Amino acid sequence: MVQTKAFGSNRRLGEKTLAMVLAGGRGSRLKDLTEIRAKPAVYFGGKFRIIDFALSNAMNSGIKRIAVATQYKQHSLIRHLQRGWNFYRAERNESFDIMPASQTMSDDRWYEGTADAVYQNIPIIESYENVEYIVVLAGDHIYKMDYELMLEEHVTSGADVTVGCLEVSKKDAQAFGVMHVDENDVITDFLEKPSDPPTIPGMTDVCLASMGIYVFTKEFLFQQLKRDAADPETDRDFGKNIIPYIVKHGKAQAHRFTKSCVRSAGEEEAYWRDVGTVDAYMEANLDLCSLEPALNLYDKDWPIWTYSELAPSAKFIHDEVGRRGHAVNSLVSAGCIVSGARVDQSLLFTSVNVHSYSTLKRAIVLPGVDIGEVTQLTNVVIDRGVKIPNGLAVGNDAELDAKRFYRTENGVCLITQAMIDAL
Ligand code: ADQ
Ligand code: ADP
Repeated sequence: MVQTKAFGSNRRLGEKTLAMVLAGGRGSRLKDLTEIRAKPAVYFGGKFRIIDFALSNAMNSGIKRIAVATQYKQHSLIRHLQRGWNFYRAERNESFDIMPASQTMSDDRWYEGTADAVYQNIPIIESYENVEYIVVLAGDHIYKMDYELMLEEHVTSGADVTVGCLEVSKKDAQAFGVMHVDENDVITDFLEKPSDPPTIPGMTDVCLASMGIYVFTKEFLFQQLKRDAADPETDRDFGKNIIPYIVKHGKAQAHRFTKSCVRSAGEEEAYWRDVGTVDAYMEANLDLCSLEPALNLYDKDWPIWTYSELAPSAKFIHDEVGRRGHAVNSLVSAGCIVSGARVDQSLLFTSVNVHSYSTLKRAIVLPGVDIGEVTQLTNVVIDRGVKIPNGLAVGNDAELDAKRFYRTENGVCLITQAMIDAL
């Protein structure tokens, strides 16, 4: 299905909306990839960071004001946001603000739960002109979604909150807020990360899960945040406290992702990924190398914006003994040089060098990596800037790999410089 939306039409709701992007979480299941950077700052898809998807969705939905709450290991994230997202202009009634924990109204504490990350910024948000609605977003998912359709549904239904939701398996649902809805998709019950998730009535394995995306009017949200903050028992969290309270005492509407996901030619499914584990991260990146990726990054109607380092074009060369350097079924970013090496089903991020007699298969190679000669790397994720020594072989000996690197259940090895130094 090709969903087309005329830019510039019915832009009123986006213009009255603030997108509050929560980007403070670590994402610890990504292991060493989030050792020095928050999950939203993790590199994805050749030239992006994970947070670029939520931010681009907000921009493409016509939202003029964006704020990003940061906390855990925020340096890489803040630098990326400053470099890539500084084109919002006050003259056009736009703003892009970074809201680091500890620099808000009470300097002495960090954000507690996700609701606290908004609560502590109420004075800043109050200072914005023309904000009637707030869309709360997570900065750590890969998907394309038109938030304006969700805003429209929120206004039409007259709900106190509208919660983005999608269907997931019962096993996966344990990691989500899980809901029951009535025939009008009004949420009748909401359980945060239940150990035994209730399924959709009549289905044995499918649950309706919250995407952690919420639309409120500004006034109602502030009122709820203040009420919640006065409760001594609260975790100050949307999923644990704010949403269940509104479900019980007000009207919470479910908005199905399928209604507002943006699909372009060739895309069959409503694509949304959490990429919360190294295996999920690997699969989502490799998806992009397939013949018809489930996520189309080449859609000019829904561009994904980012900052990426200025670098010359990728180069593929015969080495001095005439060995051909080539890449197939792969994404190769600017600044890469593949010299006398074979790259297959892989993603090379910006400025990666691959030297002679090396073979890469199913390799996700982050920016600035240098891969020495005569290496054989299969099923690997290589962290930014790692120097892979000549002759290294990964992917042939599970036991040895597990001793040297972080090896997942699916046999993917995550390689960092510290692990290489320890060889
Ligand atoms: P979780 O996935 O567990 O549940 P949570 O840890 O609450 O998500 O983080 C949500 C977002 O807020 C993430 O983008 C994270 O980076 C950010 N974040 C976390 N703590 C923060 C803090 N203190 N300050 C700033 N940002 C912070 C939530 C909901 C579930 C829902 C899932 C969907 O609670 O109901 O199903 O998201 O992924
Ligand atoms: P980028 O430099 O493009 O932001 P990264 O996401 O790899 O790329 O982030 C590296 C940043 O992390 C560096 O700017 C560095 O200042 C910071 N850094 C490096 N080591 C650590 C560490 N042990 N703890 C916290 N931050 C670190």
